[in-house]
Amino acid sequence: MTEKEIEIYYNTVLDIVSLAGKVVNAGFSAAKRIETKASAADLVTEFDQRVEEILIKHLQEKFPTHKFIGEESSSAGVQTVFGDDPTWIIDPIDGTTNFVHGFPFVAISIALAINKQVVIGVIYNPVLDLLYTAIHGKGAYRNGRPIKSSGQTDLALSQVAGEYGSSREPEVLTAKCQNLRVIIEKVHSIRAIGSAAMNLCLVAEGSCDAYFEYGIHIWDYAAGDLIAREAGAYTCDPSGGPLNLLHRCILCTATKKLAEQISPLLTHVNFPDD
Ligand code: LIP
Repeated sequence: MTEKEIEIYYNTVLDIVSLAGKVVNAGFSAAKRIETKASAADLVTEFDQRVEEILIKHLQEKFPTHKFIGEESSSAGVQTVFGDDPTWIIDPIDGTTNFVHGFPFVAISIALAINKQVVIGVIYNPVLDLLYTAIHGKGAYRNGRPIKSSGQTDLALSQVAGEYGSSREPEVLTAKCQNLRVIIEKVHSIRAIGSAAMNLCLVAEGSCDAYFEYGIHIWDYAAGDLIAREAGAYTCDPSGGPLNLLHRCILCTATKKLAEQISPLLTHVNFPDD
């Protein structure tokens, strides 16, 4: 893939995301039909579905040979196939529960992977008008300005993002509460804003020093992983091994040193791969 081609993909996706952002914004304050998916706390609205359709339709028109992985297509039964072909990985509204409750941390998250490596990451929060972008090897940006992770190496001085997620399985909740309980003793603070994509952007821009979560999906963290790494942050599997986009978990830290302090404290939770 040439730099020129990547640039074309990037400029195209930015135009399409801006269009989709208008639909998210209109839906944010509108009445919506709310349904549940895997659990009573796993929500979806007609806007999630509509935004995903818009994104896929426009990208498909421009790049007919490209493949797609989308949250709502997957919920509708489309198999997740993560191969070597150029693949757009789409979460139309990351933070759907926030969207339902009018809590402004919602984002369209789109990654383009080629040979299973993410080369473009775009996360757009149209409510707060925050656009985070990265192209592999070219740094990370917020509304066009370069961003950098905090460089924090000391857990005791850290602000950490962690989430409860939407599973209500007792063992999962026990492990997640235990993890937050163990971490809070050792840090300045914990934040839970309800969007994996936004959490990764917070680490990328340095307002959180770390974020970890189990049970998320490839569309929640593919774009944010690239944006965070391009901003100088470190990402890995919470167990300490290399990050796997299909393993449904991530530990993202300002520095590797911080990951080495957090990983041994965590009770690891296994979810079936995407
Ligand atoms: C959400 C994630 C969030 C997690 C929620 C949910 P969705 O994604 O971004 O981090 O805690 O349970 O998975 O479903 O709003 O796209």
